[in-house]
Amino acid sequence: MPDAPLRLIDEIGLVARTLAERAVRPGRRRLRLGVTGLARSGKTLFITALVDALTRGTRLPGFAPMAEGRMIGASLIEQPHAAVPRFAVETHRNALIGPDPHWPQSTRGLSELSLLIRYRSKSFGTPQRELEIDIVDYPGEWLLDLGLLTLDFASWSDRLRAIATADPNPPGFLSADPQAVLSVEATEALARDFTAWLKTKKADPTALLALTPGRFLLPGELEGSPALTFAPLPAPGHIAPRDSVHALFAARYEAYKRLVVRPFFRDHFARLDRQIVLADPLSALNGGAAALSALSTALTDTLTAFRAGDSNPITRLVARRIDRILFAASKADHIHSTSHDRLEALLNTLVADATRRARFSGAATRSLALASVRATREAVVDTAEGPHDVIVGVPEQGERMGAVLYDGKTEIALFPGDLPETTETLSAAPAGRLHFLNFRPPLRLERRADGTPALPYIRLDRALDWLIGDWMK
Ligand SMILES: Nc1nc2c(ncn2[C@@H]2O[C@H](COP(=O)(O)OP(=O)(O)OP(=O)(O)O)[C@@H](O)[C@H]2O)c(=O)[nH]1
Ligand SMILES: [Mg+2]
Repeated sequence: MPDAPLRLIDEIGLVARTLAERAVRPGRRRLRLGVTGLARSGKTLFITALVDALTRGTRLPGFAPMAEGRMIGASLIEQPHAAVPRFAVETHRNALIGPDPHWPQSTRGLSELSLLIRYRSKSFGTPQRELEIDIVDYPGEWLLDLGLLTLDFASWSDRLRAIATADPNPPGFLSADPQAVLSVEATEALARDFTAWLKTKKADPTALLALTPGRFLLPGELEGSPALTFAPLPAPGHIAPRDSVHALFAARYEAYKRLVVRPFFRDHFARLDRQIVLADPLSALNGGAAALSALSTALTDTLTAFRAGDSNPITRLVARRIDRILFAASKADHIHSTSHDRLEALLNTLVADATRRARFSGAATRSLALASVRATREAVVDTAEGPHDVIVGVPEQGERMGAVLYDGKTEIALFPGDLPETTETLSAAPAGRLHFLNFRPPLRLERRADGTPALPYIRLDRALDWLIGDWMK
């Protein structure tokens, strides 16, 4: 029997907390922005760029409150959870603008941040108003776990075993006997074998759905606990004895959901108002059609857990729902702006099912190609066939194009290849036909009026406008 994402007791708790917050903070509105995306999709950079732009007054012409001169300022304020580390925005920003610009590290744990925006309302004579925005950041590896909320041990095992069986070197855990009664050491060996196999799948863009449970890849303080010590098993045929490995692992799988996944979802995702779903279709495209389709399935699977829907004032009072979702293709600076429409079309195909579902439940959706931090600029190169639109930037050290290996210092002009014009040609995309390079962060930054460096972006202003602009009318 599939589970509901949350138990009744959690639901009641959410209603109570929503009502309590309303009572405590009259006047100030609070918007929970969910930044969603798989590993390396660009969550940390999006949050860093958003906070940097709003707190330091970057020019954001596509963000109506700023374009209309109503934005007064923004600053960090006390976050909601006292036990969660604060999002290290200064560290991430310093990585980008320091003497040796580099991207922030991949996220290894949960962090959060609250931003208070002061603005003037459009209505005549109103005093200044305040909008609080709460955001959490987390490792993308944990996101796929949300799909487990509606999956029992047998279905999860079937899914994982199907992927493992297709492996050219089938892992040892596939031959485990579900009826066996195993020693503690033997169950640990099985789990170790499974975890080792999971780690090999991290590099395989066609096996995204295999990457659960997420904490097996990034365990944090739960490393070695029973809730993180199990492996997928075949169905036992008839009812497994109580001391069989199947009964043990099924119980641990449920414990993992109860102790790890459900609290993560309940505390950080169940009460979102707005959501941005970041995806990196270009990296997937490097892996061909199979990788694209894996990304699409993984996104659809994960987004099912979120509560999207019509937010009429009455339902909103008792249970928040996401009423707007922005699907964003990150890293749009990896291609020339003449291809941005095609990148958005590609994104639309990837999230078609998720979009349909969100719209059906009453949420509005939009898609956008953006770059939180623009690492390249555009130029025209004259060639024998005429002028060519190119992007110019410094590829990361170790990036490769054919036989050329980049050293992380040399600036190059690159024609990354045209994105396929139609989605049909896309689905036939062979692996390796297109190749998108990763670039270093921008090495030269423009200065704001106050002399501080401003991070360049593509359409971050429009993303912000769609996500929060209407709350600042
Ligand atoms: N050029 C460019 N690269 C980007 C941009 N956003 C992200 N990237 C690249 O993508 C990588 C991952 O971005 P992050 O923001 O760390 O991704 P994440 O979703 O937080 O990843 P996890 O923490 O691993 O879940 C970065 O190290 C950059 O190489 C962007 O706007 N432009
Ligand atoms: Mg991150």
